[in-house]
Amino acid sequence: VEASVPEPQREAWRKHSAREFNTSDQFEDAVVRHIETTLARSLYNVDESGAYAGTALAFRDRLVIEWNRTQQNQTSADQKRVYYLSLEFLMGRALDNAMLNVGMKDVARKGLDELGFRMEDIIDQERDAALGNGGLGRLAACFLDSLATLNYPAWGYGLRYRYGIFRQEIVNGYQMEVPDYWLEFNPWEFPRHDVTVDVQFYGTIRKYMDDSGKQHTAWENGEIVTAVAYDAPIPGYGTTTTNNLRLWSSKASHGEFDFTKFNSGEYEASVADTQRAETISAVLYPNDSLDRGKELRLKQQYFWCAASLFDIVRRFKKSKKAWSDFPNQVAIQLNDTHPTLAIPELLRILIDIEGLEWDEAWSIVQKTFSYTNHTVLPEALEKWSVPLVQNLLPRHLQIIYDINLQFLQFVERNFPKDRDMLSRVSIIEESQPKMVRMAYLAVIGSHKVNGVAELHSDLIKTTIFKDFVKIHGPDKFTNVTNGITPRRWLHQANFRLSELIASKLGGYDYLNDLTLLHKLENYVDDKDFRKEFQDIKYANKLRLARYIKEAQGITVNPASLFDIQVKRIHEYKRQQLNIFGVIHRYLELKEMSPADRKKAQPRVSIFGGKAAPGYWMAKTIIHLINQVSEVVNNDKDIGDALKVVFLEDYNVSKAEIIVPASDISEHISTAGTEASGTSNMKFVLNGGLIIGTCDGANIEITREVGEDNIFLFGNLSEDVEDLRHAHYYSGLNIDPSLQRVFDEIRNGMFGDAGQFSSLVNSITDHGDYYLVSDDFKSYVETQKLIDEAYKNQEEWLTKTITVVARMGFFSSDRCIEEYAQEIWNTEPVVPPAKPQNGA
Ligand code: GL7
Repeated sequence: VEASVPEPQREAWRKHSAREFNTSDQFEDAVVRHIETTLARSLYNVDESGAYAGTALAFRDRLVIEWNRTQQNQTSADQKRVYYLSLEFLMGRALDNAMLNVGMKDVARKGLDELGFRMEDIIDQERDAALGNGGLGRLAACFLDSLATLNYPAWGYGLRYRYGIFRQEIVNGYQMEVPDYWLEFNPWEFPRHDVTVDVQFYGTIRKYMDDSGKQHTAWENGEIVTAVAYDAPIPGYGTTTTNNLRLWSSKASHGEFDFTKFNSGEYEASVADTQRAETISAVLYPNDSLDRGKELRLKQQYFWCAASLFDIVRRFKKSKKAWSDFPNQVAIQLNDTHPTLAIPELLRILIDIEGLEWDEAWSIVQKTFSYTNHTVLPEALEKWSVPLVQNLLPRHLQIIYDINLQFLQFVERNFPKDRDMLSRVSIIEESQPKMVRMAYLAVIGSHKVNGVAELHSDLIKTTIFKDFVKIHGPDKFTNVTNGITPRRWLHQANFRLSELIASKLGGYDYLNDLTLLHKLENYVDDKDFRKEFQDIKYANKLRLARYIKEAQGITVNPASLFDIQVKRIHEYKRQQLNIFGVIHRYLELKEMSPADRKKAQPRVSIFGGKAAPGYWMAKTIIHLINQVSEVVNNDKDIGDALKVVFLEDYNVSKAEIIVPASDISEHISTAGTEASGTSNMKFVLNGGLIIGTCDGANIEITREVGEDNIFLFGNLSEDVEDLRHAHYYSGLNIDPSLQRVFDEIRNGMFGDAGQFSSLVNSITDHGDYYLVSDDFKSYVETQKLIDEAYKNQEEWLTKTITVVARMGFFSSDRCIEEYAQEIWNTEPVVPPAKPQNGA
């Protein structure tokens, strides 16, 4: 039963309803009130963290008011909602974004100043919400921003991890992982202790017949864990629409602990049960593009899918509509295969609980779900062992077998001549043990499947899903090239540039329509504009240089060329190619006369990124970078000609400092391996150029900015197979310059060579799977071209302005519109004009 205030009392409610601050005076009232009452502190014990808390709570009040209005308005609009299911939401900080979207940043700046604080220092107090690994999680965060900005009724569903991605510390050149307990103070979440779902694991299946003779299946006697909802408001930019991100937290179903056990003296057992339940949402798995098949991970996935589906179905049932209307009210996007269990779960709800027939239930499921693939790397494709699923989710395994049976019968009818087809496309891989192929289940259960950049979407059709294109037809497969939110990645991260752009484009409309950037091309020759553009880049480099000094103790000259590669450390992303190139440069510099060295283009090579804790090769790469940094930075001969920096603990808030400061950024994956990349877009949008391979979104960036404005190198994806084959049968072709690099590493130039032998040997002795040897020469040559190009600062500046003007395509707003039209078939709900305060 919904509690609602009776009509006669509503007037009183309206009169007293929460007021929003509008002036800096009112803002200060709110901050001080929160510090004094919510935090129980005073002007005698308030530091910057207290001022952050007060500011965040003041803005939160405003957000909550809009959030409530939005939810009411969307419910009465009775339109289809989008549910974005993602195990990762890499949100970063919320305060700056809240200030921007609420539109009160100047008011807050003035208020804080009057209270004795600097806005930038206050923003800096916030800890990142780091519930993600990398691109996939950050994409989900950009999508939430765009969904709200475009007024789509949309909810994110995820897990509320107690520990986000670990904090990285570098100790003696090695990565150490430190837990990220980020919840100490999180004003942005609202625990909903009244919104809970009981989720079952293990248990048994019972078939029975009802009075009318109908067959039923019951799943029972399992272990129950309770999901508690924690909600966070997601404000849109330039609109009052404030959507919801709902994250589930796990707890023991009987509350704190089991009193029967407690009273009978089994105190420890009772606590252990509680802890076991809480473990489910305790920690984010820190693997980027790798499937480890751990039972706890499967538990996380089911726990989150079951809670979310229950919630979605509960909301739908309130509308009292017929089940056939479900797909008109609900679109569920599966962010990778992680939420694929939602497919058998919805079938289970519809058939076992709601009593629908299979065919009707299946048709609803297919119309409701769509699936985004984010990688073709075989080690990332999820498979779960059948015995594991059988034990944990016995009813779901039956349903998966039923889906498979129907599907294979269909295939058999349509492709009677292709006998191998059945085993190739079966959801169940006939291995020892048998495995459930989650990607196949996701494809079969969805009406649309998309890749995240053109090349990637083509590749999935010709490789991993080739047979499914034949079976379902090509229309099921589509492309939605990734994008980024210009609010965070331009306006927030690079305010001066945003301001300059706005001054030329007549305001900030471009933040809602990034294609307007093209008008900047009119200013490419404008002297004052050029000067200001260049000054801004320099100021951003200076800011990064200061940060490098403070964080890493390394002095770098901001006039040098800043060359940046920041992303998860992975062999396919080829940080090893980059560091080998740096070593090559160092060796060349060493051989030069001092006079020639002076003439060389000074460069700072900046790296950042985390390695998965169990990924030894990635950790070795980090170690090598740090050792090279140690040697090069302390070599008196070299001076400013080359500096090497490894920035500790790369994350979203650090990216906001790093991205605007690049001259060149590196996106140099082996062709065909990086599905899209999204930081490539962020760097270019901030006036940095790219050195990159013909991979992922680099290709579309090239199409947009023009071949002259990007530095491409290396082999093409269509040649990768042959090259690998050639390595195997005829050996490698190692360029002397690369051989020289290997020799110096093996001779101990960067410390005990033994530590790096696995890395060097992976190339020289173990097939060089990622084609480092094939691409090294063209990489180094392209870096030379960059040195030359950078010397002509005027031409360089023209290029950097031009590329910014041509980045309009890469807004995540454009992607969301494509998803809405091509995949979700959904319309925005425009919020009504804002009522007056108290009205
Ligand atoms: C990724 C891709 O590797 C990356 O190229 C892409 O930009 C991102 C978002 O679509 O998804 N796939 C993946 O498994 N991870 C990614 O970052 C972890």
